[in-house]
Amino acid sequence: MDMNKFSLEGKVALVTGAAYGIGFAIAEAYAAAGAKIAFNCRGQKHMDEALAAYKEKGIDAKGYFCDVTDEEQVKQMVADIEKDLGTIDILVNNAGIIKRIPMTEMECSDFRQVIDIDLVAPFIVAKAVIPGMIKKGHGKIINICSMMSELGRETVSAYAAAKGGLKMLTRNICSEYGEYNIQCNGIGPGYIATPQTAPLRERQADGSRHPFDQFIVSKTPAGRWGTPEDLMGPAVFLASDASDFVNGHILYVDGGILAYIGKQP
Ligand code: NAP
Ligand code: GCO
Repeated sequence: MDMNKFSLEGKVALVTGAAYGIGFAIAEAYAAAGAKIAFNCRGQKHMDEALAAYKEKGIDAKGYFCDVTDEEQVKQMVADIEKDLGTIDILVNNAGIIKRIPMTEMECSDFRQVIDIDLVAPFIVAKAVIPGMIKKGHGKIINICSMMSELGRETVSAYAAAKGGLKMLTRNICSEYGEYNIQCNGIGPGYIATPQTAPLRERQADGSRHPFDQFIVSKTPAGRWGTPEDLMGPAVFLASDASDFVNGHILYVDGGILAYIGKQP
């Protein structure tokens, strides 16, 4: 086995929404594996903080202002990356939001915004990147799905619909572009400690743990929340030559939640 198959040396990777959180960890892992890093976010504050954080880790990441729901901005970002770094070899559709609102109380505009960012945007960015991958003769697309690609729960109707759709978009890109040596897979993180899930882990007024925090830990065989670092290895694997025959697969990195019915009362 040639372990260099796990190397990303010389590859150009775009990780969307990688100013912090899961995206930042994946970009950091890709840099450690030898890739050149491009990322986007929307605001100057997050851009400045992200560039400083990458620099502190010795990573010369290139940051681009881009709202991934805006097709013209995405096309411009991809053109700028190709000019600055070269054709994109690896795309991670990571940018995403969640809105936790009971469905019957959710405005249609809220539902649409989550679908726009979590499902339509991965379509827009993949559509912009695939032509270059076809020309280059290879490509890796990794869509950041979710437990909610498989399961529902109260208040996350838009998010579950989007992430369920993202699972099937992943399988369709696999089906439509596999013949061009493009592999499209998903990563389904479990419950990961990032700003997105901070409200679910907040200490209560009496200093006790959030009920949801206790619930998730009890439902996870690993007995803990995941960290962005838990996703680094799986993300490098799916971006590397080592996974060239893995296509249309959603790799759940969830500490075993999806396999576990829960502890007997
Ligand atoms: P996060 O900390 O909230 O970060 C989300 C990132 O997405 C931010 O960098 C944000 O950038 C960016 N973003 C949001 N909307 C955008 C837009 N329209 N255009 C460009 N960038 C945009 O979230 P996270 O926990 O790291 O999650 C990252 C991905 O993993 C998401 O797709 C999420 O659904 C998924 N996920 C998370 C978990 C978890 O437990 N944390 C589990 C499963 C899946 P700005 O600074 O511009 O807002
Ligand atoms: C929620 C959480 C989850 C996680 C993740 C789980 O409110 O249930 O935010 O949706 O973000 O998607 O895989």
